Amino acid sequence: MKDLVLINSPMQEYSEKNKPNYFTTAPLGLGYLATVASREGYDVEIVDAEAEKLSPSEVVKRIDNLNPDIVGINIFSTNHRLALDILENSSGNYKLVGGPHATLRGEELQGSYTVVKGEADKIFPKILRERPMGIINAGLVQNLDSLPYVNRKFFVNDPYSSDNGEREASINSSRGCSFNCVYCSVPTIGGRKMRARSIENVVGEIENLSTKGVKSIHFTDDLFNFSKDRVISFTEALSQSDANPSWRALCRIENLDENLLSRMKDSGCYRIAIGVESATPSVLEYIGKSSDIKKTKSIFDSCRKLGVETKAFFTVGHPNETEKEIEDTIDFAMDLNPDDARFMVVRAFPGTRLYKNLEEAGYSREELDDYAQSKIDAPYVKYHVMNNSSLNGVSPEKLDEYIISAYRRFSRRKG
Ligand code: B12
Repeated sequence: MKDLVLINSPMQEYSEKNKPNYFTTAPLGLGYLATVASREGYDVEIVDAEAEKLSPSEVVKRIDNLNPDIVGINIFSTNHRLALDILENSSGNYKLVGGPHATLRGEELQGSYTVVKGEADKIFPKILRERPMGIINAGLVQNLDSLPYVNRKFFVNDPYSSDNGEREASINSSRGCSFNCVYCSVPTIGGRKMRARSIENVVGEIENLSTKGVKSIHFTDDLFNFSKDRVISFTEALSQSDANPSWRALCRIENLDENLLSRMKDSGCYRIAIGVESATPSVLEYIGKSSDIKKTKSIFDSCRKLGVETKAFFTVGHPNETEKEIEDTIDFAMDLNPDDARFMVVRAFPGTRLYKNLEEAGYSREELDDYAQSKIDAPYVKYHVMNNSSLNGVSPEKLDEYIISAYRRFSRRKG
């Protein structure tokens, strides 16, 4: 019998899981909670449905075998029905729900579990001890340096490896995002005031990990380069440290320049991911990006020159976006020629400005909350079914066709 089992809920479509480029990222939030709980003496395990490619019913079986006293699960908007179904069907005397969808929509959840909104790190021991029912608002952790380093032994099988084939660990060096992109729920979840760990604290964790054989770091921060000075301090401290990992992070165009990229590269940065989103100025403005395509192009050129790989994200289907503008974005993606690219139809998640705009434009909550309906025993789980109603008058089928053709063109180019 385990004292506590935390479940990283199944998120991605099963059909994706056996593809060679299937990837996932360690559930750091659960890692923090497991670390805090084990320090209090609880015998903890994380069941990671993503890393272990477990089907929902396999998760339930696993939990039953572990026979936990307390069981908790993280829920995203895209998979919350399935995740809650797993929780309800699993054994456990006290049940907990947390994660983005609990934070955004906790009030609407009703079941035989306690809902924890916000960042549970600090409050977790108290919750485990006192077992409150109903909704708990944990709020945000202000001093991230006060948190322990995540104990990586909880990440089962240590299955996470980087795109460059080295042993990789994820690190979260800050929480929140000072920007406010129309489709993003981070400002609502983590706040717009950046909360950053000190550089000493971050580099300390990297040194710690490197003594355990980790060769590569993946920063899962919502926005790694929110402060140019902080990035510079980080690159300097890392270069002077005993660790010598390669690293990658999500960056924003507006805060990048060639000089900064060069410092990043010198300190081991091998790849950056960037939300380019669109080639259309009015769409970029609607999203809340102040970058323009000229600046974007020059940053991608600098990366190529310096040998920093690029991964670019593009979205289509924005309100009022025309088919011609979608085509321009896809052409621009080919022109930018990043090392890797992701094309997605934009979705209105709860807590985003987009969601609010669409509500104001007359979309019903029923339409907007068209989340996945999957159940435990569904033979095939498809999660990406949100907002099937199109936002720009282009049919969902046509948008899917654009996405498929964008990937086809991109892979032909790379092929
Ligand atoms: C890393 C990351 C991922 C990783 C790993 C996710 C994971 N298992 O942790 C991967 C790459 C797998 C991923 C995938 C996706 N992601 Co993501 N991801 C993130 C990101 C950038 C950071 C998460 C993180 O590590 N945060 C730091 C840790 C410390 O916080 P945390 O995980 O939230 O955990 C804390 C609390 O939530 C709470 N908590 C969490 N779980 C539990 C459980 C219990 C029992 C309790 C009590 C508390 C609790 O306590 C934790 C400690 O403080 C967030 C942005 C964000 N800031 O949340 C987006 C985010 C969570 N992702 C998002 C989205 C949309 C996706 C995708 C749908 C993207 C896509 N288009 O495919 C997919 C999901 C798969 C799917 N198809 O459904 C949205 C979710 C919106 C929503 N309403 O659900 C976010 C908020 C980003 C955004 N721009 O809005 N993601």
